[in-house]
Amino acid sequence: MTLDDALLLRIYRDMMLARLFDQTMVRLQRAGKIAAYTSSEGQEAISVAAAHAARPSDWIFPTYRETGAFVARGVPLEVLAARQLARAGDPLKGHEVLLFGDRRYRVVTGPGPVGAHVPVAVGFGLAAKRKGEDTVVLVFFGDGATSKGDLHEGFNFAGVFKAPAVFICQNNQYAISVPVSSQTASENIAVKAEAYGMAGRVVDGNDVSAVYGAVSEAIQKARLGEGPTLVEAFTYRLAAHSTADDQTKYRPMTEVERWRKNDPLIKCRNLLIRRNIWDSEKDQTLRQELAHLVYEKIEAAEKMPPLHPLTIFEDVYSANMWHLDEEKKELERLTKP
Ligand SMILES: Cc1ncc(C[n+]2csc(CCOP(=O)(O)OP(=O)(O)O)c2C)c(N)n1
Ligand SMILES: [Mg+2]
Repeated sequence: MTLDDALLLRIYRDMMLARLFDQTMVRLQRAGKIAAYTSSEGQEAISVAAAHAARPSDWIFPTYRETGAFVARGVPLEVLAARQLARAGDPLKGHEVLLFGDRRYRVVTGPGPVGAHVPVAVGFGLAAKRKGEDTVVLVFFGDGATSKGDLHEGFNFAGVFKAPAVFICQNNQYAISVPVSSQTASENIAVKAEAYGMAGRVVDGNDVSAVYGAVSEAIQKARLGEGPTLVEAFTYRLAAHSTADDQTKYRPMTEVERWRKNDPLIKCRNLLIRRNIWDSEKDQTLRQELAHLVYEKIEAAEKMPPLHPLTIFEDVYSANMWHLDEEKKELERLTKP
């Protein structure tokens, strides 16, 4: 599918912004300012192009590896940063909640347990369908999630009831240290779709046009009531699994360097250059502009008051239970200045 120049430029900008945000978050973690971070470096084409293929009214269910989807949806970076920095601007007040979805952006927060969001997203899509809405849900997950039971329950349900869902597997070839060859004996991930009566296809996850084309087609099908599709976006995680991971323990750095040559950001930039709408000067200007934006937003988040540890007791139960009251009292005592 040919992306028009304006959209391709927008996708490139969002990918670069996601990259700069992720890289800065990793640095902040190294500086001891945030606890841990999962970078999406090398995988930005997938979440950004897929989010742009959807309508703003469609809902996105990401994991921790889809910074690009938040950026593409225009979620303010200071909110994303406040969440990492445990500042008062975090709408979730530090909670890890699956279903927090701001209606303005329609992208929910990722789940802690791998794959847990898949059946939830399917149910969400089916509920919208029953209400007569034409909403489609985009559901992201990794290759590792395909070994989770809840994912298969979600797939089965989606197939039987023709959920308006597009499943996007970011096959980055690793689930922390587990290579995809130890994850499945299937020929690939996409082939699993057949067992659920779904269409499945593999695309180059580092090619924005390929991702955009496959996801657009799947969205159109879902919107017409023709059921779900599994899109396997084949890619590579250029960063470690998280800031708590030592990737040298399980993969050769020469492999990482080889994949750096296939960096989706560079591929997208080369596409813009080939179209004669981009050059190194424009690239430099954009990079500086976005780097400045990232710093500005992080600075704004850092100026917010820190979340008080006691907020962890808020917004969980309508009435606290006795043991939570006891825990709260103890934390009150421990956190008294
Ligand atoms: C149910 C469950 N088991 C294990 C973990 C620990 N864990 C967090 S991320 C991860 C790897 C997931 O790999 P994949 O689905 O391929 O996603 P990727 O990190 O590669 O994007 C694991 C095992 C978890 N969060 N939840
Ligand atoms: Mg993976």
